Amino acid sequence: MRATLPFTAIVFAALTAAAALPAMNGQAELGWVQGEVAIRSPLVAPPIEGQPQARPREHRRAVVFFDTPPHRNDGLVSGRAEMRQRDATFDPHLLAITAGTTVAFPNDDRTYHNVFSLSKPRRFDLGRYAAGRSKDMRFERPGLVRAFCDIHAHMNAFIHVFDHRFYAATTERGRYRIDRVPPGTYRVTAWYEGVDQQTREVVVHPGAAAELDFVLH
Ligand SMILES: [Cu+2]
Repeated sequence: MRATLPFTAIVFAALTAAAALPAMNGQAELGWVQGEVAIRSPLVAPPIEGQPQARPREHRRAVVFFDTPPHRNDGLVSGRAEMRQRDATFDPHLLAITAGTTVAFPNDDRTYHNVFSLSKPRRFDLGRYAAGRSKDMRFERPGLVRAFCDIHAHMNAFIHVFDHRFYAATTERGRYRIDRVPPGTYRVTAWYEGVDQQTREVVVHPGAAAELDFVLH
């Protein structure tokens, strides 16, 4: 008995130390979510490998985001973003930003433009302004903001504002990646203008990529 007691104590101490290790590291090892969003709608023909895109304006991006992010405050970066007015279009046509981000709207054309929105998260009207000028707008509340120009009726844009960092806009090839995700099971949604959004479940493992593709119609 005399020998077993210290031995038990040593094993117990070792187990306790091992159990405490992840907590001492601050957080478990993170994974990430990546994949492709394919658009099957008349608005956009998916880019064909090796062929120049006839109308670059149709390179429109999708947004992928967590429905229930693991946390909302950690790692939030609200800086500056830009949406230019060029050839009477907003460029990029879609922005995905963190709440608190200020967006500049420079006018690159030779004509006047205006930027306004009637969307609930951010109603605003920057007025009409001349070529070479730029105006700022800060987006505080999460949600989807549609922007327009009151001079050119066809000009429109989308600004997605998130109060967490678990989102990404797709590249021109439709790829996306959401980094630094704590292991767990999540519901993730892909959004694209004019079509039904789609929600899928994904399981994220430590230190690994979780592949998650979407096809939107
Ligand atoms: Cu305009």
